[in-house]
Amino acid sequence: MPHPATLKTYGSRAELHSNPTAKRLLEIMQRKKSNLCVSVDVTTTAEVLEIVRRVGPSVCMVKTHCDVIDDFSLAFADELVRLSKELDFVIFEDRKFADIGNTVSLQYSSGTHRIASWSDLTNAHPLPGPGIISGLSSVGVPLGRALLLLAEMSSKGNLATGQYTRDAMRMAREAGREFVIGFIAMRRVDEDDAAKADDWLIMTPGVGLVAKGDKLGQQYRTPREVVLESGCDVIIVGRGIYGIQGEEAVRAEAERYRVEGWEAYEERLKRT
Ligand code: S5P
Repeated sequence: MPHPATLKTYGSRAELHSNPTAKRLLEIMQRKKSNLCVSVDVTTTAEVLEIVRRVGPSVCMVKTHCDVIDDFSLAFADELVRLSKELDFVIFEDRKFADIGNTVSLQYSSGTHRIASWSDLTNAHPLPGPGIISGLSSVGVPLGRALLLLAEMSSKGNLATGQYTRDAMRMAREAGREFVIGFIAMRRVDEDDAAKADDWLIMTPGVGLVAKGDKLGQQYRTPREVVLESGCDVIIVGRGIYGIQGEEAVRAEAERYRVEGWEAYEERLKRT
């Protein structure tokens, strides 16, 4: 039996969310025919913006690691926000918060990066317990932001498996869907009956059409395996797109992943 979320269109699922970022993301996905998020893991603001301008038309979301950018500034963040409106995508700062509620609320709102001021979506490890959601939501909810919990990871030997994954799901359900909108996971982790009653978004890294992995434990699957076979909603692609040589080639590769991801989604909608 396919999971119910995998039989619905992204556009119709927008109505099942009250969180403004979740709604906007699903509407963008439908409008741009894209379930592709590009992860822009490069180390200068000029390179980030260059890649975003190239891949922007093909994506529903751009993912950043602001702490790897040498010359990060709030002016850069302003430009990213401007591009997100012009090219119609959601900004996801992949911060992977992992501390007590009070600390993460400061890390989210303050410091050099002021993540909550420019990033629509961020993520957190459930490891510290529900206080991490409360701490982040106190900052994010008034701004209309959203959170994903890391229920699973793509890297070899990671500890987010079995009971940990089930507990992440339970923690999200208990927190409610005002702020937590889904998970980083490798498959539909919202598979029990209580979870299926709600609409959760599953976003999945470790996606590549060529490489099977890297030397540091990353593991890749194709868009088809991720979207059609595992029922995930968003494919997250980093080096497979921005690592291609040549500016035109980066644009073309993003488009290739968009088409692969979208065809897998259209095929899964046809199942009954
Ligand atoms: O389990 C995970 C979770 C994340 S968010 N595995 C991951 O690879 N990621 C992130 O996805 C990782 O931090 C990186 O930014 C991106 C994958 O990049 P790629 O170059 O391997 O596609």
